[in-house]
Amino acid sequence: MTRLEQIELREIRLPLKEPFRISSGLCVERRIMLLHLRDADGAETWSECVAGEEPNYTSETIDTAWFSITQYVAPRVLGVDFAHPSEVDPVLEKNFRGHNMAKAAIEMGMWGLTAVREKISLSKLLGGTREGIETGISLGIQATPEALVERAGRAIGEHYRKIKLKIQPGSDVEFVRAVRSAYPKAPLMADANNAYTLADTDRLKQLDDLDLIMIEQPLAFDDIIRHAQLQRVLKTPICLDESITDVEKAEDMISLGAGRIINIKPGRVGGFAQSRAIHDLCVKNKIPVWCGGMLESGVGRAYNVALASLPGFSIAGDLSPSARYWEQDVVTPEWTMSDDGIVKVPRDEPGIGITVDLDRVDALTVRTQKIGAK
Ligand code: OSB
Ligand code: MG
Repeated sequence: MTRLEQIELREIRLPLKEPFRISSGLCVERRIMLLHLRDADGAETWSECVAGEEPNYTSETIDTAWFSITQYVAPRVLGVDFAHPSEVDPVLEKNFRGHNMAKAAIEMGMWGLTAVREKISLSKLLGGTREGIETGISLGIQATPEALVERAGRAIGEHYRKIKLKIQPGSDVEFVRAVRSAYPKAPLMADANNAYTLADTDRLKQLDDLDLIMIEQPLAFDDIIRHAQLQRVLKTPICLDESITDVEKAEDMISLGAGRIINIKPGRVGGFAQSRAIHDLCVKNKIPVWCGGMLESGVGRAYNVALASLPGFSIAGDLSPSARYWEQDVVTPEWTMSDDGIVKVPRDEPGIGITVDLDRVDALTVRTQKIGAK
């Protein structure tokens, strides 16, 4: 039984080591919301809300999520007895539309808190089986094909198992082809973050010759139907990211043939209960899934790594080590990658597997709010 007694929200600012440009926006410094959760017996843990600064990925931002958590999410969960964390999702879904990242921050935190209480790892609590996860890297749009080749070459040298190249019109076929020519065998994929329409079909078909593992979310952020039209004429598997906001959307993708792979980000789908439902559906339908990232701090990464330890996560995740993003992370130990591109899943220690460096978080904090049970 877990009863949440207090939630403390914090906003920290963490500059990225290198600017991250995707078709829908640029991030130089992450504004990150961390949540500290404490239950009635004094057990505590941290979680992270993955919303960014601008509404360019989904409609949520750190500011809308802050409001939503304090006004709508926290009051539904604080002071309520939960026999199991899987009971949190239905409470947050009843007559409460959207705000998935806000919901996920608390829902996942309740899984983390339960893992602390039950003295098992979050991976085991979720039903994870993998000891290590193959690690991918997501490379932002670069100024020139040469710059992208250089950046991808570095990632290949570091033994990442999947190299994702962000694309947009004007920075697509030539860029990807340059990397493919330089590295004929590299495990490459592309992510368009909604930059195209069906009018660009001929352009997208040129990617078919470049031996990509998949192309992620080429069309609109909420589209399924047109992706199905596109998949019919593309050889490269389409992977949906933005469009998959719950298990029903995953069902739609499968039944309409709108994609062959799903990128599961727990924040995007409202937390772990939905993530597990999507995972289970995909396993049943032989659809590979992988864990995406939202440039999380080491706190959010702990949740992603635990999720990616589920058996259906058969493709390398966007779970790069702390040092790929930050001069210094906010957790100990920092997340690392072995020299063969694997991130180790914390399976033996209880809870989320890392400790938050409170002095560092204090130093980075620009705003806080505490909400208690009535
Ligand atoms: O589309 O996967 C995406 C980051 C912010 C918003 C959208 C996306 C991404 C990434 C980052 O690709 C992956 C990572 O966290 O390493
Ligand atoms: Mg994506």
